[in-house]
Amino acid sequence: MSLVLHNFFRSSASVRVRAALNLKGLVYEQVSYVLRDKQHHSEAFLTLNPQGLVPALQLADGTVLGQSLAIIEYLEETQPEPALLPSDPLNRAWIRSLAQAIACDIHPVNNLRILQYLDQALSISEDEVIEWFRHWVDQGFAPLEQQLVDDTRRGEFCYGDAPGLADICLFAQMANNRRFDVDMSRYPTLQAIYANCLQLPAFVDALPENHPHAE
Ligand SMILES: N[C@@H](CCC(=O)N[C@@H](CS)C(=O)NCC(=O)O)C(=O)O
Repeated sequence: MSLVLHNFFRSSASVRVRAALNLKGLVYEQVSYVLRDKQHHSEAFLTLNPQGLVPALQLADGTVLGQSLAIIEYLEETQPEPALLPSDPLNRAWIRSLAQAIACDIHPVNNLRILQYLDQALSISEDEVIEWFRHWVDQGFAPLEQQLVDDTRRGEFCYGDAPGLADICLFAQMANNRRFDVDMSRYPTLQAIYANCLQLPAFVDALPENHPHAE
C-alpha cells in the first residue's frame, strides 16, 4: 500500500499536507470525507483517526498519523529533501513560530466546528460569523506581516528562496481566506509570498479547486 491521505478538498489543514507531499515529490492516494455530511464522524474514519479531524496520513504499513504539523514534520524527518525547515535550530524555531501562529492561533478558532457552533448553537448571524473569521485572520496576519516585512532572511518565501513549513501554512490560510473575502491589501508581504507559492505546481495542485474530489 502506498501513502493514503484521508482528507477533504476544502480543508486548509489538508491543503498543508497536500502541499508538503507535493513539494517532497511523494506519490499518494486520496480518500475524501465530506465534512458537511459529517463523514469524518463515521466509525470508519474514527477508527483511523480517533481525533475525528482531517487530514490523516496512512503510511505503507497501515500506521495512521493525525495533525497536519506532525505529519509534515514526520515527512521532513523521513524524506529530508527538499528541506521544509532551515538547518540550524534558531532558524527552525523561527519558521515553526510563523507556521504555528497560523496553524495554532488562527486556524483553530476559524475551524468548521467553531463556525457551525456560532451559527447553530449560538444563533449568530451569517454576517457576524464572516466578521468573526476575518477578525481572527487579522489578529494573526497583522503581526506576521510586521515580522516578515523587514526580516532579512525573507526572500521569495518566508525564509530564503525555497518554500518551507511557514509558506505551507500561509498558503493554506490564504486559500481559505478567499471564501470569506478577507481584505489582503493590508498584508502585501504575505500576499507576495502567496503569489510566489502560486508559481509552483506543488502548491497549485494542493488548492481545493484542484483536488480530484472537489465539489
Ligand atoms: N490541528 C489540526 C486541525 C485539523 C482540523 O481542524 N481539520 C478540520 C478541517 S481544516 C476538520 O477536520 N474539521 C472538522 C470539523 O470542524 O468538524 C491539524 O492541523 O491537522
